Amino acid sequence: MSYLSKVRQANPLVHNITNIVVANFTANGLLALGASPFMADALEEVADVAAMSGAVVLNIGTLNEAAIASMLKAGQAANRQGVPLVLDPVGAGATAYRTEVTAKLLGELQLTALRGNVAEVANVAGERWASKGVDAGAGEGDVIALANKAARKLNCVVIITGKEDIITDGKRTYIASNGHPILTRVTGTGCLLSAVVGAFLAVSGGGGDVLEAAAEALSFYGVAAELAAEAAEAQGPGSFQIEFLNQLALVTPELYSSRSRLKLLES
Ligand code: ATP
Ligand code: TZP
Ligand code: MG
Ligand code: MG
Repeated sequence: MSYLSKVRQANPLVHNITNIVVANFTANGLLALGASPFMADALEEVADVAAMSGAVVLNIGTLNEAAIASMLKAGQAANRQGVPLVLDPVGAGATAYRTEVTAKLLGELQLTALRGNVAEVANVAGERWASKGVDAGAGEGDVIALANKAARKLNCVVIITGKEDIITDGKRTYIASNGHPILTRVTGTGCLLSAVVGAFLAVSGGGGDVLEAAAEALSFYGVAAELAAEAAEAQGPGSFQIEFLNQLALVTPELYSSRSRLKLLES
């Protein structure tokens, strides 16, 4: 059974501590997909919420000290309970504060997966890549090598997104090439993707494979974006955003399989 089918069957609870820009879009995207979002960031409850969830997704998009304390507590609870843990290090490398907070989270928590743009993952890997606020800047370098370096350093799956997405555990590497450039015109499409990865990881237990589940999440997301861009045609980012939510719900496992361009690189 595909991981997409498993998500829709299991309707996993996904605990999000995320930024104020994308909270509503993330919750709606997870609901459309067939997962169950739980946005909770109070220090008093995050350990309980993490422990009852199928995955925990941390996102540093709009940081403050209270959010950091809650992320550490939720992440520790997820690690204790064996709940998959995803980090989206929004803007790591763009300011010293974001870089320091990312390093602290990575020092104290064992991630299952890290998802970011190339500048964010370069920063985590100890490499340099230009950023423009929360967006990746232009740069040159071997992005696959960068992802591998980060995966080996963090001992987790690392996902670098862009025109093509790289998904690696440092040994096996997938390239997902579905998607559409209009995704870059809607805020939160990266953040929602990190939460969608959480939903797929939530159903990767019981004989499943974390890397395969993450790769399918990326490919599925790209297929949904392509279909949404076709349906919204020339109507612009506003219509695309709504149609994208529709497609997250409407893409069947069969349609996904027929459109997916996911490649496992020869090792
Ligand atoms: P950034 O802030 O740099 O835009 P992000 O966190 O928003 O980063 P993206 O890299 O934009 O994350 O990835 C979000 C989604 O958009 C992914 O599914 C990715 O494949 C897709 N995507 C990004 N750029 C393109 C592109 N040029 N063509 C097709 N799909 C893209
Ligand atoms: N500012 C702080 S967080 C955020 C913005 C615009 C959202 C970033 O979302 P994404 O998914 O990285 O585009
Ligand atoms: Mg983007
Ligand atoms: Mg982002």
